[in-house]
Amino acid sequence: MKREDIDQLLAEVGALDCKTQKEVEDARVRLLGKKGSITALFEEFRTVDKDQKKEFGRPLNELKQAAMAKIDELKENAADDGSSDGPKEDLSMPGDGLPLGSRHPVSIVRQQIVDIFRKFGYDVAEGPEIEDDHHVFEALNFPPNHPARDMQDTFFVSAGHLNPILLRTHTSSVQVRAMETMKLPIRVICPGRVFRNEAISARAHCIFHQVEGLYIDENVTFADLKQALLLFAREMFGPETSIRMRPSYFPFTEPSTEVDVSCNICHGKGCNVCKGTGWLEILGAGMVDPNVLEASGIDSKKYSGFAFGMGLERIAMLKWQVNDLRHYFENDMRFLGEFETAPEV
Ligand code: 2NL
Repeated sequence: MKREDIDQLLAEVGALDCKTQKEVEDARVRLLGKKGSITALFEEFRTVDKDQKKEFGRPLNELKQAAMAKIDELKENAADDGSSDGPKEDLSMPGDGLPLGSRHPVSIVRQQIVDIFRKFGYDVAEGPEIEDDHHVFEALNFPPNHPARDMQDTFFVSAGHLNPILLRTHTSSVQVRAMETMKLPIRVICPGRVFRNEAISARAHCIFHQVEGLYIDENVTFADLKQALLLFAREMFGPETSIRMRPSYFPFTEPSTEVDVSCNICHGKGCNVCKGTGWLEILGAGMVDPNVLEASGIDSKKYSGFAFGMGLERIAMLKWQVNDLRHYFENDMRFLGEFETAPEV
């Protein structure tokens, strides 16, 4: 081992100059790598006589320290030419958000209505969309020749026998199933999709959504119906809301009524949403016809009840002034994005 070899490498380290990260890495390998020149001197040092170790050990270690410090310094200053493997991005930056959808307006009003009646103590029930004549018409006091039972109004899956299979035209069928199976008293709310054979226009569609409600107990009166609907209207449309009832007719209720809420846009003054009347029709209701109770095995001498039904597309139209039913089914992103956005996850 010669002292000059150490001094020469020390001079080389001192003069070392690198422009890029790749040059720094090459210099490191040349000097300190497995086959590097400094590493080779350390190999040679192992064979040096014991009494000479002192002479070479110290400068050799100083050479190594100097080389490592120089390499670190060069690494720090060299231009990033993409040859280093580490990430160049700032990993502490927040990520790109995922594009989130939003809830459909019909789903928003359904959830609001269901939440209100759940608070009043109603259970939520769902049932089949493909039903039989018994649950959709027969048990609801529709006379045999009622026009709703006609192919003009109802989609039949199979006809021509005693109890045809069809697409339900209202969710009352779910309430009939509730009357057949649930223990009295019954408080139930039935949201769901219904089907009617109608030409599609701005005001009508062959598929739409309903929420129906049913309450059966001893001594249920029309006053109970009125109060339940008033409380519902105030929860749904605001505490200032009032309701009015107009006489109506349904085969399954007697007496029957159509219910309006005060227009919360003009507060009764009259505007184009309420067409100058100050009132908006939101639902139909009535006292369950005794024939309907008896058809499901409920004693109409002991029990009475009320029922109501509303169309969700219609309620959402009033709430957001949607002017054409067809928007609900077209899934145009510009329409769907107009309502409540989904919460951040
Ligand atoms: C409307 C009116 C209504 C009912 C639905 C009903 C159900 C049973 C018994 C009696 Cl099981 N009635 N439902 C009652 C009155 C009106 O719906 O305009 N719906 C969109």
